[in-house]
Amino acid sequence: MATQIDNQRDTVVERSLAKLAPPPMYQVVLLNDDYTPMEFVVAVLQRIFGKTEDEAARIMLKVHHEGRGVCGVYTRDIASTRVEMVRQMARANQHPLQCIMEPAPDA
Ligand code: TYC
Repeated sequence: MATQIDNQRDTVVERSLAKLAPPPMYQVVLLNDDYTPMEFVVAVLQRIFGKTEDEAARIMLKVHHEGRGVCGVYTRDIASTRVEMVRQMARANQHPLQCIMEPAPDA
């Protein structure tokens, strides 16, 4: 039957698209504030985002001067987990550090 053949072809096309399409990516962004110590932000970037001390200091200073800075680009679940880890580490140390995730601009 013609309808069945068309349905089968649609299914095959959808499956191959699902396999080829890269997942949507999200950037994790730190926001500046006036109270969180610089050393704490550097420690967050090293511990949670695997940055070297130099990389971490550079990102921290960018946030300090420009208001925000990207810590890394990840799939949705990994970005979400890292945002939660930052919030937890900030809360545990009573710092107002803010961290968000947003869709990464297309590469
Ligand atoms: N502005 C903070 C200070 O002067 C340092 C800081 C940097 C805070 C980055 C947050 O995401 C941040 N102590």
